[in-house]
Amino acid sequence: MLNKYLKPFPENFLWGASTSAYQVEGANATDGKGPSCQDVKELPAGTASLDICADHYHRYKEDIALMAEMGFKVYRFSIAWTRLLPNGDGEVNQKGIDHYNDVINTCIEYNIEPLVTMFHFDMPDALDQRGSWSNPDSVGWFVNFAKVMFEAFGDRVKYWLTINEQNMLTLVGPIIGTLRIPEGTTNILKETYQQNHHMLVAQAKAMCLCHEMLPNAKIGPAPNISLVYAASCRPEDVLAAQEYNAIRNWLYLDMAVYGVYNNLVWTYLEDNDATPTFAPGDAEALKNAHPDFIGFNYYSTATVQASSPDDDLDPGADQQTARGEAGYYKGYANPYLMKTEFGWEIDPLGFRANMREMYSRYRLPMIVTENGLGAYDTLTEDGKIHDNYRIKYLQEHIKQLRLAISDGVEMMGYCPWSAIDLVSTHEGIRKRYGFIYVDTTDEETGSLDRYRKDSFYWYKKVIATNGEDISD
Ligand code: BGP
Repeated sequence: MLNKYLKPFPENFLWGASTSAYQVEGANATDGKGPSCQDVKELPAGTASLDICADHYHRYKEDIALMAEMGFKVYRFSIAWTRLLPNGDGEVNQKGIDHYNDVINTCIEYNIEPLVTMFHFDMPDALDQRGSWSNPDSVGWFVNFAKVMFEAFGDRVKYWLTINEQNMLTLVGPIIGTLRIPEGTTNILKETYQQNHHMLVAQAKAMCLCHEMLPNAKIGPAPNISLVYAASCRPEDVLAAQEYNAIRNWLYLDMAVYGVYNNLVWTYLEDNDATPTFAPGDAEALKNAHPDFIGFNYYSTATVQASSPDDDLDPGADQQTARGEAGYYKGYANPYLMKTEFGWEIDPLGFRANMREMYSRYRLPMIVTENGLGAYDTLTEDGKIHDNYRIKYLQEHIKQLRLAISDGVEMMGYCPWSAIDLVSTHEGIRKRYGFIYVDTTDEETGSLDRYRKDSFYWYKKVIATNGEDISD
């Protein structure tokens, strides 16, 4: 596309950034909070615990003031289920409600729109003990949690996200510390997709409930979408890319938007004797739910080639490192892309391709709920962080975002990961993403003082010019 006429960012474009409760808050046993699966998981060696993180629980006022200084229009954060309901259901913990009321009110004081993720990788441990998402009751647990949030915060929160990266919970749950497989399970794939089904139904019911209780609110899913490229124009590779696209991406959005299982995924599940059981009413619940927008996280594309059933594939994948399933697809290192220091491919043009593809499939407004560069940062003696590599990454992506808007894609906002340094899913706090540096380490030493990175000042200018000036 020549894009002779570059369109501007929409007038009320939501510039901001994201965090999640368990990665940023710390204080994980404070004020009545119950343990979540993250608090009881075995930590990857050498990574910070989740007891302190960035101590955002105690310092959110200072942090939101810094976000306001950058000019944020939106702050995407998640609500820890176990702060509101320490046991997952049952009694409500007023201190948890009070805390998020304060967070939301602080955002509003600064004219920052709160964008609330309802569930970000932190299943209550008490519910894990009762079977987690394998238990059909999990649908009701989640809907009850949603109701508590809508009642408490629905007068001020207009934008809701249901489940962060349900596709990653399903595909790489063990690495994120979330998947619970009941003892004695023989078909792990079937069990995983049954849990996935419960999450899909829970999401659908929560979206309906939101529309019923809060007619002016908007709600949508937040999967991690990586458009899948074929490693070559060999037709077998193209078919493999379609299969991985369906398994990784479209399953989640076809269900959220159209209320049906993607046919390629259903066939793959049939092949593996892994189709989920529908409870009475599930099909209708899935059909009745309609998101108002799509939130999505984008870090990179994926590339695959065809795989034969006897392929021996490396199982050690995370969210963005290409994986494989023998007989379906096999990850392939894209020779045209550079990688981050943590091995994730960098593909700004793929970001545009991703947005074009999603919009042509679903025709809903979209907001980027994560995008960013995990890197080692250095705090200089005079209190500076020269993260020009992060600026470069974000510049390239914002450029493609504007091109996608010029292509006619309806974009509502951009919330990179992350507003402030926080603990990564499995690689500690040394893998930093924030605009705001937090003085702490994986050994949990440091003052926890905040410092403005170079990217902080740069992003402030980007927001002030509504994306017109992205130069450094
Ligand atoms: C997404 C998650 C986030 C986040 C981010 C970066 O998958 O939604 O919680 O952490 O990726 O990933 P990581 O922390 O593994 O670097």
